[in-house]
Amino acid sequence: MIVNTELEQKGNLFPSEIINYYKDVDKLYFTTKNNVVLKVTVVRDSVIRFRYATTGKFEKDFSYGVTIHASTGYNKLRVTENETHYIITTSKLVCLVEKLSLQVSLYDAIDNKLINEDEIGFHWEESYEFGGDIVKMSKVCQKAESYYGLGDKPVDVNLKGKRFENWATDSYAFGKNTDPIYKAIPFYTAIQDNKSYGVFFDNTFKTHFDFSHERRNVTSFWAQGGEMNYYFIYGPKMEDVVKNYTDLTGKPHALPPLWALGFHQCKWSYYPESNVKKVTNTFRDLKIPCDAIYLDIDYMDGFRCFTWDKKYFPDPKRMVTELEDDGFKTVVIIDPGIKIDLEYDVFKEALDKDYFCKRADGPYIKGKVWPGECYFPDFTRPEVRDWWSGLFQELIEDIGVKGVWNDMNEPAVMDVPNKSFPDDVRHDFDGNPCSHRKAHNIYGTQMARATYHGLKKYAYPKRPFVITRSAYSGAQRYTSTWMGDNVATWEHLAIANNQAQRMAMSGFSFAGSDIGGFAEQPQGELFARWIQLGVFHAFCRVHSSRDHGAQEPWVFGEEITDIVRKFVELRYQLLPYLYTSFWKYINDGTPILKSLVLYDQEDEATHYRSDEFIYGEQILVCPIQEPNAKGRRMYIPRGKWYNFWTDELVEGGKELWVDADLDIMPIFIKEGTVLPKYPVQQFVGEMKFDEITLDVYYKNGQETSKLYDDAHDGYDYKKGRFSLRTFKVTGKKKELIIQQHKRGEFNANYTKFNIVFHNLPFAITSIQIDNAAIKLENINTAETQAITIDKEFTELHLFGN
Ligand code: MIG
Repeated sequence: MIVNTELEQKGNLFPSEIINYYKDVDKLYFTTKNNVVLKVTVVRDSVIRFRYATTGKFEKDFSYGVTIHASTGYNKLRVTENETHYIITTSKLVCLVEKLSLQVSLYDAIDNKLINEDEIGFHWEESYEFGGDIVKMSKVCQKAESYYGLGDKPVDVNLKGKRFENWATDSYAFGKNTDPIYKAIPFYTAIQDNKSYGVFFDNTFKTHFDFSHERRNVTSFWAQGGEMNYYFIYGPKMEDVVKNYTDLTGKPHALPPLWALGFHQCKWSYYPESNVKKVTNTFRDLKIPCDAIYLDIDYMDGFRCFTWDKKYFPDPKRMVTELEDDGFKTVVIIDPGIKIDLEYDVFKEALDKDYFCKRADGPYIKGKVWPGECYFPDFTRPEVRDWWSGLFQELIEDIGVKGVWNDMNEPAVMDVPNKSFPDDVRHDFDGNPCSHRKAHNIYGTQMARATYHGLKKYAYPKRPFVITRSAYSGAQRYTSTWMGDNVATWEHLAIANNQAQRMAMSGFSFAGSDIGGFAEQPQGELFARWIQLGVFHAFCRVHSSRDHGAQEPWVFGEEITDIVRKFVELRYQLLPYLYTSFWKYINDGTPILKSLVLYDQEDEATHYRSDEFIYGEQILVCPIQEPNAKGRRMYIPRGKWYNFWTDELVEGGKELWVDADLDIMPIFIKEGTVLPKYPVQQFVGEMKFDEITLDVYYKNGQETSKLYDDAHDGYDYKKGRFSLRTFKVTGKKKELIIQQHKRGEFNANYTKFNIVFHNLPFAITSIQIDNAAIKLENINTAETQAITIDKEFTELHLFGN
């Protein structure tokens, strides 16, 4: 008998020299002697795609990550060659492809400086076990280069020196540095020599990233299958890198309804109905604003999706309506596992229509989840997504549920070592049949996508609201997200801070953590500090686990309740500012949270900062992440900033001690800002108000601020029924001018602005509105100077002495 005990191991394989080149409009093909093809696509002047085939042939070009709405087109594309290289030039980039090795290097087209270069570059190993290749890329880590992004990794903001894996994983009570967790977002940004670029490795297999961890001078990424297929995105500003990545993988299809930016309260689980009402009533009694209440898995009948436990919720429609009358939107959880039960119509239908995922040899993949043994829809099949969307009709259209929360969609399976499907499970992958190795990381996104389409259809003409736990690049088009099962510890507060920043810099701004921690129970102090941070995340929800005690804002005593109220009220006051930031995000991909490195990359002191961040464009926030703190040291970015609580003006570019007793968190407003504020409401739309406040922070110089508004729900804004106000502040020694420029057809209910001036260095002697003098009696000359004027002014001019 002959036994082959050694599989042939070829080790790493490399492209050889280029023997053929041809150009097809925006696509350039370089073929090597050993039949490797590099296909370079110039997507935009600053975005170049690199694809490598090792057998002369590419796979069908299909991506769940890249949106069909991505911008394309460039101003310049020239290809030349010299003895050693092909040279591709756009208006932003010069890309060299070495003839002997196929190695790539990229230069700034304006100053000709190196941005990024291959180290070994593309190489691969043949995969005996699965066929195809393990595809690898290694690049030189330049001097003082730093790395950011990569989705939900629970680590400090700068990724340098670390190695990561992307494989969506249910990670109950994950900790600092746990990897991987729920999401797979294979995109990072880097900065060196004040030049920022990004790499989006659009490969859904298990991917790995090594940021000068294994070898100090090398950064590499590789995947267990598929193609080496990555987009190189050049800034040189990091904000532009993130914007371009977000353009490529998509912005949210619609603005969220404004209520979704309010405060949300969740628990595993509020039931029966009387308990739900007890919670919502207490919010109103204690006057803590709240817009959404969540039903976790116990609302269902035996955890069967799209059913209700009638014992606990005898009349869901009545309850949901009553909650809505009281200003609460109801959000319910829906999991992917469908209980194996022939009496259960959802199961029966999916079985009849053959919608469940199967193993390689034909049997269904059976997995245990909350309902017991389940089958799982193949959300990578268009018909299955359509069917799934349709299942929401009753919940949304009839019962009146306003949002859906998709959990367990990694997909998570209980009692198996890998916590998910086996690798051999088959998926349609939108007509590109494949195994779970390829579909795993996008399963959750496709579920959220199907859910989104259901809500969009049945909530119409209102806007949908979806939350997901698992995500791949591009999921932000359909859904918001949370970070999964964190823990009520101080370390986790810091993790939540870093995750939210990291997600925003990974194109996914609509994100937040379980405020207070999911597992375990926080002390009141931790809860208060977490609320303080949480109100500055786009998605703001308290959530906690079943058996770990109550976590409503009032269970920690009066002092904490008051602090929570104060900060939730602040969130509600700042809603127009957040809404404007959200509009910027969906309009041009600007992240809602900005780590300091993204805000001011030129200042190298920002490259390793993890705690401080910019909320929107003009608010600097730094949470207190330790017990018993009376304040903290923090870095103030360059420029001048007003302490939000004291109006003290500080000069940035340095670390400062900032006082922050338990009822204060360090918040600073950039000088020159016009900060819009609503009156406090208990829920969005509670009040009709006749005026809103504009806080104007004096600056000797100029600063521009924006205020976006629309009907806060529905789609009229897409037809021009929005209003965009731009305020240009010009401050001089004894003058302040605010010019307003308006665009759009929407007219808000309020008619006036109450303009409050902060830190005017002069006493007002006269005022002109649109060049007409007004009487000084109209000014509130108390400590803060304020004036109420018609919102349609175009120029307000203060003179002083
Ligand atoms: O196996 O639905 O992350 O937010 O409360 C636990 C119950 C399932 C995990 C989610 C969590 C949710 C919980 N779920």
